[in-house]
Amino acid sequence: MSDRLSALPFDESLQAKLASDPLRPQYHLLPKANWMNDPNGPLFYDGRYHMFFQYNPNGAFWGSMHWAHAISPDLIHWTHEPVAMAPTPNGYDRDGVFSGSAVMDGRTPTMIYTGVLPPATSAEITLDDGNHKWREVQCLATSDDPMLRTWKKLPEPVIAYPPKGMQVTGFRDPTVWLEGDDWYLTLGSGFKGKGGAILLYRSKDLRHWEYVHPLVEGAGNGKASVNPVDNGEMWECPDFFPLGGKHVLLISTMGKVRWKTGTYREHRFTVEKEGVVDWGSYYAAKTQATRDGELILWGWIPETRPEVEYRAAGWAGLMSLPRTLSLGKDGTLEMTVAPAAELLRGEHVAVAPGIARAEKEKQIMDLRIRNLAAEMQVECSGEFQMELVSESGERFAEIVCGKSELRVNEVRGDLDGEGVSLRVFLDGSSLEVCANRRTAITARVYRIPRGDLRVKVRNVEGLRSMDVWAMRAISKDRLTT
Ligand code: DQQ
Repeated sequence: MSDRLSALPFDESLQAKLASDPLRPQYHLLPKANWMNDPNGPLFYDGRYHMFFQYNPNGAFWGSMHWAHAISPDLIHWTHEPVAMAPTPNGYDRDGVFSGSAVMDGRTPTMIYTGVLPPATSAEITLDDGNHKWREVQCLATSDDPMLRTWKKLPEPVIAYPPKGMQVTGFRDPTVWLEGDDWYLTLGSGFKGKGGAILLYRSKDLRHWEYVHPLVEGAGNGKASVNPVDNGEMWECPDFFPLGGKHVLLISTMGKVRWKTGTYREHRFTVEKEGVVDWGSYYAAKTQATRDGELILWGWIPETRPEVEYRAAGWAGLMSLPRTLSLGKDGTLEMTVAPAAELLRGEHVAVAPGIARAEKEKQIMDLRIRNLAAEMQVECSGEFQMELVSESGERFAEIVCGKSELRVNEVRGDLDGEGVSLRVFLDGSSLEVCANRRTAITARVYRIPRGDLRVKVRNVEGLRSMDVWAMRAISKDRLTT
C-alpha cells in the first residue's frame, strides 16, 4: 500500500472544527473526516472485529470509492486504520472499489467486491444512473496480515461480465457463503421495465464462478426513472442468511433497506413476508457473525441535509449501532440494538414504575439530556407521545407511537403490537428509534438546542417506565478513534 493511503487528508484546523461540531456523533463509528457510505466485509478475525466501509478520501461527498478500515474489540469502540483498498490505476477497479463481502477461505481472509471501470463499448455498461456509465466486475482480494491492513488483489476479475445475453440494470455488491462444499454468491441486479433481481452464482474455489439462475426476482414501482435504483428496477446490496428456520433476504432499493423472509429450496428463494428494515435514513445493510456466532446487522446512516451543508461540515455519513436480529412467529424480521451498546451507558435516571401521576410528572420534568448523547428505554401501555425540547421549550424531536404508526419528526413507519416498548439512541444529529422490535426509524436532526434537552410526555397515565442513560463518547474529540 502506498504512503499516500496511510495518511488521511486531515489537518489541525479541520480536526478542531470536527471536534467541536455538536451535530457530529460521538459514540457511532464514522471516519475521522470526509464521506462514508455502505458497510463492507465486516469480519471477526483473530480476536478482533474488522469493519470496512465505502469511503471518499477526497472530501465529504460521494466519489472515488475506497474501503476504509476500523478495528474494534467489542463492536462499539473503534480504532481507525489506514485505508484498506484503493482503486488500482488501470485496474478493473480503477474508478472505484465498490461494496462487497468478506469470507474465510479456509484460513485466508478473502474479500469479494465490485470494481468499476469505464466500459470499452456501450454493451459493457451495467451501471447507468444518469450521471455515470460504468462496467461493473467482481474482484477478489486476500490478506495474510493478522491486522488485515494489507490486501492483495487478483489481477483479473472473478466474474467479468453478466450472464451471456442478459441485459441488466446493475451488477454489483456480492455476498458470499459456503453451502456444503460449494461457495454461493449473490449479486444485486435487475431488469429494465420489470424489477430488481438477485443473481445466484456457484463456485468450488471462489475464483471460478458459474451462473446458476436468479435467486429471486421482484417488481419495480412502475414509475419512469433515470436511475433504476429509484424505481425498484435495480436491487443493491443483497444479504442472504438463515434465521429462525427460514431465510432472510435484505435488499436496498428506492432509498430503503427491505427485508423478505421465506423459504430457500433448490437454490431458489420464495418470499412469504416482506417489510422495511428502517423507515428513516438507513441503507446498504449488511450482516456479520459475532465471536459467538450471533448475527449482527450494520447499516449506513446517510445525511439528509443538502450536499453543500455536509461538504462544508467536512464529514458525511455514519454507521448505525449494531442490531441483533430475530424472526417473529409470523415471519416478521425483528431487531433491536445489540447488548454491546450497553457498554456506552453512563449516568442513569429512571422514572420509577408504579408511582402516582404527579410524582411521575415531576421525575420526567427533572430529566435532562446533555451533549445530545443519550439512550432512552420506554415502556407504555396504549399510545405514546414524547417530545425532546430545549430548556427554552423549542422542539428538538417528537416521537409518536400511534395505533398502527411510529412517527419520528416527519418520518413515518408501520407499527404493530400491543402497547409500546421503545428504544431511542440520540447521538448528535442521529436519532435511532426502535419500537416493539419491529419498527425502526433512524431520523437525522440538524438542530442545535440551546442548553440541555428536556423531556415532555403526553400520555403519562400509560407510561409504565422510562430509563435514560447518558452515553459516553468513544473518543475525546469526536474522531471515534
Ligand atoms: N454503494 C456502493 C455500491 C452500492 C451502493 C457504491 C449502495 O456498491 O450499490 O458506493 O449504497
